Amino acid sequence: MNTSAASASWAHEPEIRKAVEAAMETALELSDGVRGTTSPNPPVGAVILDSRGRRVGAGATQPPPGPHAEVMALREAGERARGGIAVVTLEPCSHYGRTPPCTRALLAAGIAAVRFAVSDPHPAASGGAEVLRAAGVDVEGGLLASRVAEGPLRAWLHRERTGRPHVTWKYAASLDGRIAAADGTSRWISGPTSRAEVHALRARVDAVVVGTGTVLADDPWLTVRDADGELAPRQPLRVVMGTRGIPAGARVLDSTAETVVFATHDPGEVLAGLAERGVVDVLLEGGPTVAGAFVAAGLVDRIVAYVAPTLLGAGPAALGDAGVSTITEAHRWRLEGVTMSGEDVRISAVPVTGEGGD
Ligand code: AOF
Ligand code: ZN
Repeated sequence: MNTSAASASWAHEPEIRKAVEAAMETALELSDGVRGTTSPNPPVGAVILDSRGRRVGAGATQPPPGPHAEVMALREAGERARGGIAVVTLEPCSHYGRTPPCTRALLAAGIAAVRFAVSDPHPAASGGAEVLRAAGVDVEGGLLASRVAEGPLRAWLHRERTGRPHVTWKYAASLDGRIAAADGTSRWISGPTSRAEVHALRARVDAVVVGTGTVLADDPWLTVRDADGELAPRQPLRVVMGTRGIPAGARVLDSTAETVVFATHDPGEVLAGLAERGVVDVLLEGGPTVAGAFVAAGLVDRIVAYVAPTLLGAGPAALGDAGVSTITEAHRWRLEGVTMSGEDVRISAVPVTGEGGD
């Protein structure tokens, strides 16, 4: 992959390769840790190793217009970066945006080799690998690429590719697929572990979406709290969509976090409005009507379902009309992971892509 004459051959030795792999694991964790704080920018992690493979700096993307990950890691490394390796989850940028190019910062610091996971698809920022190679840096991409692309960079890559935010539809249901009992009561179907996980999911996204029906039925607060009920310092944008009026006293309209109301049933319109606001990662929290509209429009990119060992026998199903009238029209999904969540089962699924998929 490296075409530079001045390749740093030492950087290919087994010991150093091992250190680079461990550093990329750390960079992945760092990028995961800043999810939800960097939009519209990607959450990137970076680690600097010296020429002996010792870690001398680490950092992650700061909220815009703050520095990119490489700059944070280089700051910590200082002079120790000279002749070392930068390990980054995304190809270093080569453009002047809100900040100067990371390629410049890496060259100024005297970095000899760069290892990154995923290429930057952004038209202006991409090309960093070539810029660095041309300057004699030993560059390789692709390390842990699929884990980074399916993990912390998934939503941002999706937004770059499609122009719209990534949507995770989350619901909690009984074993027979219902989200409330016949009288509308739903506290609690899922257990405390699952409920805590939902707060962790909310903390990592830019926006949480519900329909006006859910606001009227449940009066949700849609905030991120810890186990003691303490509010997290950063709250996602709260989004209500639909044409039914909601009371001025609804909890979602209080001043704890910002809220936008879209008076429409059209998921595409809502996502376009959110994209304009810089939203990259969306958590769709229901209810059945809104979820049905998103599924019917092919605008759900991941499902996270908490299924409790509880039977209700009556009451609303998790998904309303999604445009399926016969079995051949069923929306088919691929299971990504099935784990226990306390007493519940957590199922994550992604759309079936390619031949025969939707
Ligand atoms: C990196 N490291 O940590 C991030 C990068 O407007 P700007 O200047 O903040 O640039 C945003 C673009 O830079 C963004 O679209 C993406 O292509 C890249 N993000 N690049 O080298 C980072 N967050
Ligand atoms: Zn950059």
